[in-house]
Amino acid sequence: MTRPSTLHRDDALWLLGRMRLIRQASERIAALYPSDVIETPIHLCTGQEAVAVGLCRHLRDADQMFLGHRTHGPALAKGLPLPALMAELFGRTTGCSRGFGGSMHVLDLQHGLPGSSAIVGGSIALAVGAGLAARIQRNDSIGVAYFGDAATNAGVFYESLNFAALRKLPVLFLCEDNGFSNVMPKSAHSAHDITSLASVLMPTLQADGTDVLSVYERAGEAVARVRSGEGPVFLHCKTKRWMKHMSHEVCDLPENRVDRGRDCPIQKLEAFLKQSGIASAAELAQIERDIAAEVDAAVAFAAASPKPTPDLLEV
Ligand SMILES: Cc1ncc(C[n+]2csc(CCOP(=O)(O)OP(=O)(O)O)c2C)c(N)n1
Repeated sequence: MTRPSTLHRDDALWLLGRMRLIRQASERIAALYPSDVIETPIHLCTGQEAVAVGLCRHLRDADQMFLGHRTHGPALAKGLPLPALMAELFGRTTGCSRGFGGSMHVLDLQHGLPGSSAIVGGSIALAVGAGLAARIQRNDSIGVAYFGDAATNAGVFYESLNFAALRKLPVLFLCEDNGFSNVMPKSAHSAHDITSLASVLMPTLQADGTDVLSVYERAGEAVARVRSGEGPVFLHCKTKRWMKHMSHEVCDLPENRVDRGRDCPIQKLEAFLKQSGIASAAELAQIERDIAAEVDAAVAFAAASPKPTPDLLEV
């Protein structure tokens, strides 16, 4: 790992803390899932944490980020409080969508999460709308479209990139490429090379999506360019999906080769922090314990919250 020149200790500890929050929450969700307390399908992002976290260190609450179906990691990275996510998964009124949305419909207007879509590619155009709104309102917020590799096959992907490029809108297109569409590897679902396709319309950058410092550095450059008014930028992050597509179980597809040591963004960052003297082993252990307590508290909050009643649907 290489230390980006802009990375301070606060940034490094934030990156680790958010990745650990996502990982430890995902592991708890996976452990709870067979008991049926979670009332929604789940798409976990275990192993993919670096992409959302490296990006979101550069975003502000006013930046509007639109998600697909794999929401938990990017939503927590952007600032959604864990109790609100956990309660949503439990189908409780204290959830971020009042218990009516579930895992794929995550909202938090205060933290710039206006919506997510279960339709693959379904929210890409909305980020372009947010960029257009920022332009019309003359503010320096940006729209962020956060999507997977399979979404680049959708017609709306081209339309969105084309319009954003034509109008030079402040939009960041972030492709979290885990190489699979459900059980289908990219070679079976896509005839194009993602970066080459996007580069026809706008500047493209690439980051190693298993290395949070690589994403942090590239996303910093991408966000700064978009915010400066240069027009849209496409950031392509290749990563690895550790779990089955929509499940609490580990992915066992033979084509999906994951080395849980070498490919783990958390282990990589922790080793770097210790080697470079940024944090001690004791500090890292304390972060893990603090987050375990946060996850316990979020689960307790969700379990103690009321279930929605039909009258709430009328509000
Ligand atoms: C338009 C549409 N087609 C198919 C589906 C079924 N589906 C749900 S998730 C998924 C795979 C999406 O893969 P990708 O966009 O790469 O995201 P990932 O799941 O890998 O994060 C598919 C095909 C859908 N939800 N919407």
